[in-house]
Amino acid sequence: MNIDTIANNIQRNLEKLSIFNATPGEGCTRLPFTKEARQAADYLKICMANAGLKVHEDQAGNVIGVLEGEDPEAPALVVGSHFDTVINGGIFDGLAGVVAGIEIARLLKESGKPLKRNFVVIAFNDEEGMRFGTGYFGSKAMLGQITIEDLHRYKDKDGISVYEAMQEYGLVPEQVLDAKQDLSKIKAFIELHIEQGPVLYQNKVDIGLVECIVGIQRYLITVHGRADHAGTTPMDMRIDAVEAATKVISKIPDWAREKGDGTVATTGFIKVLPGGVNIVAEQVQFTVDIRSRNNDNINDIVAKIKEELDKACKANGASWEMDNKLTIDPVNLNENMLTLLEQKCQDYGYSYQRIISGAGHDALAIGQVLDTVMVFVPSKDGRSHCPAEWTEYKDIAKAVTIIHDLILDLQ
Ligand code: HGY
Ligand code: MN
Ligand code: MN
Repeated sequence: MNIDTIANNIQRNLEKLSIFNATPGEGCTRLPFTKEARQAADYLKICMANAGLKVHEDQAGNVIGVLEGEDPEAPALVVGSHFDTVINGGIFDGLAGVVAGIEIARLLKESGKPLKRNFVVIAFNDEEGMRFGTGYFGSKAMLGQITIEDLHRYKDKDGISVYEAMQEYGLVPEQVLDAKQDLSKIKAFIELHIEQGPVLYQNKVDIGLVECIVGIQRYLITVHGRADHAGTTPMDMRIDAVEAATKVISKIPDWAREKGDGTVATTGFIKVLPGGVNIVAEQVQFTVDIRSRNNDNINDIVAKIKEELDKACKANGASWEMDNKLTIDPVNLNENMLTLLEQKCQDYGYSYQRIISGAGHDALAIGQVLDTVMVFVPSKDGRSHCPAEWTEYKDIAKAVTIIHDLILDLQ
């Protein structure tokens, strides 16, 4: 396998896909069920077909390509990642794993070596949860974990539900239930992904072999106060939603620091209503994203948040509600495949190390129920979820070669 050819193919496809972007010049934004998502999905179908895959789009908007093996009854090997992005993100997060899967299919096809098992490449829809605050939509649909009620419940910042967005995208929402796959027909799932953190880049290591992916809980918290005149309302007569909310928000980072164990907690979104310079805030909405490889840490921080919300609201008459948008357990990945991949890194002379993933991925959802492994490649300066996100195409090509060989081993 020629590393330069693989790297050039990956670069060409990622650069082409990067133009399907709602914020050109300000990073990459490709939210689910949008024009940009449609453009990327259609381009991926062409790439998959050119690589010799049989392509279809499932009822959740996942794009699926199959390289048929000699025994279609044998459980398949699946490689994939997501094709949506965060807002103003990078061009590698997700799509690097999809384009790598297509490249592996091309190599398998060109080698002419007979495959016993189907080799499947999946571009998952809406892994990030950026538009609806959730996450892992496409992979959870494949697992049969999405309900019609979910489609109506989750809405974007403009109040559009997943259900309505799916209709606009040309899908029939009720059919999302048909996206569920027979998991007995899948032997293993492998996801190549950029590390999105600093470890591999700082250690100058080529390959990260992910042992564990942290658990995540996400909430949208709403604090209800009362709009009043900022000048005439005495301080002891106010029901100031910002005062109550900020007492809680300011404590969350230290609660995570106290936990250690790689625990992190983030408030990435805050909205104040009505939002006037001279109006006491009537409402504050904010998100929390809490992660740890130990669920007890997450649950403990959630309990502290509820306690503090009670205290802060009792002090000034405000009230609060807390909407759970995502709860997913930590997952340990497949030791057998990790060991095989270590051997391949040695065979090729790639440096490698085992690593924990602080980022969730489709592998986090799929790894709960199927044999799963992740292969990380270095992120320059550890940056991701921002326009500065960068990974060397050659590093992705190295990961392609070891996953390609693993696919042959697992026949
Ligand atoms: O948020 C994450 O961990 C991932 O990028 N979806
Ligand atoms: Mn991401
Ligand atoms: Mn990702």
